[in-house]
Amino acid sequence: MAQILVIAGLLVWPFAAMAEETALDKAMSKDPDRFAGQIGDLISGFGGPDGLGLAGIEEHIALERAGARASTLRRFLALDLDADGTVDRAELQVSQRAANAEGRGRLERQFVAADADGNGRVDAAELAEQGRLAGLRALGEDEAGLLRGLMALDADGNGALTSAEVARAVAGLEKAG
Ligand SMILES: [Ca+2]
Ligand SMILES: [Ca+2]
Repeated sequence: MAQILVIAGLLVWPFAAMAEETALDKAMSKDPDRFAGQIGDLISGFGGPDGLGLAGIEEHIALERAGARASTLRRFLALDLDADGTVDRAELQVSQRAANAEGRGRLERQFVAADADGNGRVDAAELAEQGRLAGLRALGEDEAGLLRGLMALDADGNGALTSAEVARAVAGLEKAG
């Protein structure tokens, strides 16, 4: 999973200034062997017998986001002392008292950021929104678009990307460059 996260970093950097296909070329040409290896991991982790389809890419995106969402929800739910699904300021203060100065500041920032309507309670909807945002921070829309764009390398157009197709795309790029 760590390697897949690295792909994300590798893929994301050129995206902002470029169209999607060019961003993919850039990601490939930056370090072709590494690119092929990382997409290979994605193919073996999320592909079927024929290779990696769009559904597998969506699963990868969803799994990364779910992991980040779960971490954030867990952090908030650990403050919910009476288990009613909302965190109020009295509950927050119990955890703040038990934390060090840095932790107190962090808890305060997180609570204030999550309490969108500012009523002093983080309710279930506000909690869910924090989870959604954490998922997007872990794997943003730009990166998701680039991952979906990997299907452009599906040379025979059968809806499944294989390591051989990735290798040929990388080799073709090296030849062209
Ligand atoms: Ca509560
Ligand atoms: Ca609130």
